[in-house]
Amino acid sequence: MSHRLTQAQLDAHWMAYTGNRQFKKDPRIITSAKGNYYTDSDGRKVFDGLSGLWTCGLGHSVPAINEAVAQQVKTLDYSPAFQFGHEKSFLLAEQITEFMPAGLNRIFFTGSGSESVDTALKVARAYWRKKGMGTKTKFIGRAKGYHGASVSGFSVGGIPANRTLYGQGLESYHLPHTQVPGTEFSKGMAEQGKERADDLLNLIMMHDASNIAAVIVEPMSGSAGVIVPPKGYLQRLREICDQHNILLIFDEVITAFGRMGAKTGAEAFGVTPDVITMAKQVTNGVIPMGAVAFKQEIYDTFMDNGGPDYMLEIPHGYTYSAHPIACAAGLASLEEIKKQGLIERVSNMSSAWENSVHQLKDASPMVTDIRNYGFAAGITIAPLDGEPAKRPFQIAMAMWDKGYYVRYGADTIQLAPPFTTEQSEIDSLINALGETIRQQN
Ligand code: PXG
Ligand code: PLP
Repeated sequence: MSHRLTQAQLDAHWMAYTGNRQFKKDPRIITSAKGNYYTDSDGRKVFDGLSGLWTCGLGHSVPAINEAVAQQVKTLDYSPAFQFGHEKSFLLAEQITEFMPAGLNRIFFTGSGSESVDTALKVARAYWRKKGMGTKTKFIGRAKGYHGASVSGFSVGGIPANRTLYGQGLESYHLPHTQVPGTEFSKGMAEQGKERADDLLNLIMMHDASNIAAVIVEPMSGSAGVIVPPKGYLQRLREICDQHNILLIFDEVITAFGRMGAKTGAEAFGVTPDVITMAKQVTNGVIPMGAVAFKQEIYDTFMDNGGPDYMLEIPHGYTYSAHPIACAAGLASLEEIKKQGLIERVSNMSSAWENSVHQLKDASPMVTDIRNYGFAAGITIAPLDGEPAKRPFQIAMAMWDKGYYVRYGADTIQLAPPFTTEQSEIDSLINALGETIRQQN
């Protein structure tokens, strides 16, 4: 490993969601990126099998985005987020609404997915209070859900490892996940599992709708290993939320802007929520940014009950809300997605992707499930006794050595190649992964 970092430098950085001790013994240092590939500190080319962290669907170092960012730094590097504006945030808000389902046309800007989730949950509580229903404060998430690293995010999240250390969070309850026995190796949406949405009725019976502000789910769970909604499941959640006056939030931090071969997960699965959280792909990962799309009635509720017009309608926001450089990157990214026809490309190639990833079933009996949608796939690896997370870690490290970056988490390997990926790149990724899984013991 030819990086120049000293042990003291390595130790100074407490890395995010990383096995720090293992990493600092064997650092994996990335030095540059172009197109669908990274270069590491040994000068090796590594295929980006997760588009960064589900961020870089356009690939890396996209000239139009680079140019937009460079121009913006020179023109307006920062502008105060509160009480003053700059043009690009309004242009980007309008651009984003073009990607959102009809009616979700009011955009609040944040700095990340976690802040987007925080924003959606705070607005949900405040909305009911503005409507005179201040007891509606509890949240419903789902087992295996990931909604970011903030206190609210871990509260509604359903990945046990992300919750257990942190004690009391917001009052939240959880739907069961939708990985129903018998649906292993389903291609796309499974036929069974819809009935798990009816568990929402049990939670409503237990807590009463008068105490529940919102249900938050990822239309497709990403972090937990690509859990695709069963046919009819999201429709049923929508129905129950409507019947009981509960807001439905789709957390689309991973699924918005093309990953599903559609503008959003809402479009892909044909269900419109009241609120959509997004981040990552909105700037192609180049500058941190998140956003939340609200249906207009939510926005209007705040405007119509905001008191005198010099007063804030909601005391909420971030220093980096609508950061001008992020807005410039966002405008360029969304323009490139449209110009290059990348949503159509993912949609057209997704059945070839599906066929390729499902070939891994024959790689080894260790592969116990494969799930896919759009340009995403999750592969479940049978755990070693008492060490459920070890095999995926070993597989990901071996893949890195072979020149492929893939994500591992719990008992799964996750794949999400750039929207620009060629079939030959898919073939070599899947071949390398099959070979690597076979080499495990
Ligand atoms: N909601 C969802 C659905 C996410 O996927 C967040 C919120 C939080 O976003 P920020 O920007 O605060 O990290 C996410 C982020 C993985 C992985 O390996 C997924 C995420 C982040 C890092 C790794 O699946 N998702
Ligand atoms: N902590 C302190 C002391 C602050 O002054 C601020 C913002 O002004 C924050 C936290 C929040 O930071 P941000 O707006 O970047 O989320």
